[in-house]
Amino acid sequence: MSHLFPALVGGSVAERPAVRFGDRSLTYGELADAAGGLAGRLGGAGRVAVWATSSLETAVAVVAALLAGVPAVPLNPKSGEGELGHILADSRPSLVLAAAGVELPDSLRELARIDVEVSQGVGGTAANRGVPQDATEGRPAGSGAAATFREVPEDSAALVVYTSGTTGPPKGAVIPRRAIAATLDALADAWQWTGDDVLVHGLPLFHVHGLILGVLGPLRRGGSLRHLGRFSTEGVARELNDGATMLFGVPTMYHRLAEALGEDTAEDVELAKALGRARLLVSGSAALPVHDHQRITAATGRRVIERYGMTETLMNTSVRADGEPRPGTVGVPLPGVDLRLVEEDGSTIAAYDTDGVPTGATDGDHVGEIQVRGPNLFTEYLNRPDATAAAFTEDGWFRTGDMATLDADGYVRIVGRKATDLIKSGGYKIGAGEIENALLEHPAVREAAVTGEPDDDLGERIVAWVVPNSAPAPAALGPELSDHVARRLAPHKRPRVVHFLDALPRNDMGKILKRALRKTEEDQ
Ligand code: MCA
Ligand code: AMP
Repeated sequence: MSHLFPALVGGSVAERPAVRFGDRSLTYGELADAAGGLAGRLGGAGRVAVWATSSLETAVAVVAALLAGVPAVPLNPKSGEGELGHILADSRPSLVLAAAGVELPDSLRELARIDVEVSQGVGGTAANRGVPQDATEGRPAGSGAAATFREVPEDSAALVVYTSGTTGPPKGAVIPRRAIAATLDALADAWQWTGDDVLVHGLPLFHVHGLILGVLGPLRRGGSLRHLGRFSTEGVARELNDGATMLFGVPTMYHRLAEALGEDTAEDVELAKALGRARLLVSGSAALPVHDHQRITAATGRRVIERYGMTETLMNTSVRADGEPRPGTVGVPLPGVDLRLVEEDGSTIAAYDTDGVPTGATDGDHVGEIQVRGPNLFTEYLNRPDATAAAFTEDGWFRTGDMATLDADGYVRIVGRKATDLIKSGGYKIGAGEIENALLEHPAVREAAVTGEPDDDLGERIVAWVVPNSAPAPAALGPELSDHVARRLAPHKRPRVVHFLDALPRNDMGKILKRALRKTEEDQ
């Protein structure tokens, strides 16, 4: 069986930088020792929760769990009590891994805790810190990972990542080790991604994008990650001007880059130079508007490429580094991924033959649901056999819920989504139902509906429509409801706008007419 991180156990690149967060960094040797040492303490754990701050400790914790063959559940450190309570009750971790000194919320205090200690890597570069030495006399740096690596089947769970549905609380997608290896190797092929690449990003580490692509990706290649801690256009400019070769981001981040490029200042010139130097600029998690593609290309001469993925499927398609970048498309299926477009009645309208040549309706007009099959797929939703069964067709294809057309040369163009109750805001998927439920728990709320409305920066912004228990609603109730959702679920799930109504528009069956609500906002 192959190892997920050959560079970590081989020892041949022990002195190469592996991960850097701010001014703290670890070489491969140091990471292997830190994660290897921690992995040795995880044997026998069922599942481990990881307090996934944007830090070296999160990288060490997740790598350690993977070395030990123990599934990790990354937690958003800004999760509110409702969301956290649900994830803990559902995934039942036997312990939590968190950076030493970090205070955890009450619901986690009952769990056994292991502090993640990162002794090396404060300040400086690998060169001026010297070659790392393992505590054991005579043992070469990096041998810790090899010593604790536990062989587990490729189909066993590596991560459980929570993702929102249209209704109810988030579901835990169980991601097997083979899916991680398959998706990262397919991206290496599509992007010519190697150990020489230095990736920069500021993505959160509790989702597939930031964690699997953004941390495990460079580590599988033997390359380097420089994480910004939090996204900023200045951080991107600094790192790309200082040797970083690739940038990953969600469309909101590229939108902010496009805005900054238009400012006509000295920083703008620096930023344009930096982006112009990058080998690859990759956007994903939501659609990057063509206007932002164009603004970035006009200012830098570079084209952003898009890839399309999902928590349940990891990556499905991408514009290839050696292919034609075409704004508005997400490229072609990655190696190993089967993809087809399917009508409402289940008939296939377009697919690819065994040579990858598109067949069927490839006029770019016929819209069908994207269905996928391949080694990149999750295995199940934890504790949710009903939802798992519903997600697959009888012949084993995963229903993405994304609607698309196919061009004659096989490029996929996403045109919409089946469920209007799924909102993508800042690249985060958020179910309208979970926000409505949180709003209804507030004593001042009688009825609530939530929609996603177009937003230049976030793609969609969350808008709440509330019938208050006593009219008129006090002026402070809007911000209070927003805070209530942020505290209960997570800050990125908070409504950005709250409208108060006397009644919600409903049809004869009592179902809320969300289109009529949108119309109301347009009229305002
Ligand atoms: C604001 N804040 C609050 C409140 N209001 N905190 C508590 N209560 C409130 N009422 C805080 C926030 O926590 C945050 O804190 C700060 O104020 C700003 O919040 P916000 O406005 O939400 O952030 P933003 O700056 O607008 O964020 C934009 C962003 C972010 C950086 C683009 O949305 C982001 O990181 N998106 C990435 C999403 C992602 O990775 N998706 C991948 C999933 P603080 O300042 O401390 O942060 S999709 C996926 O994985 C699939 C597979 C795929 O295809 O990729
Ligand atoms: P998540 O469930 O958070 O992993 O989000 C997955 C969803 O993000 C997909 O089902 C798509 O709707 C959307 N998505 C991801 N990448 C892209 C992209 N490049 N263009 C359009 N939508 C995307």
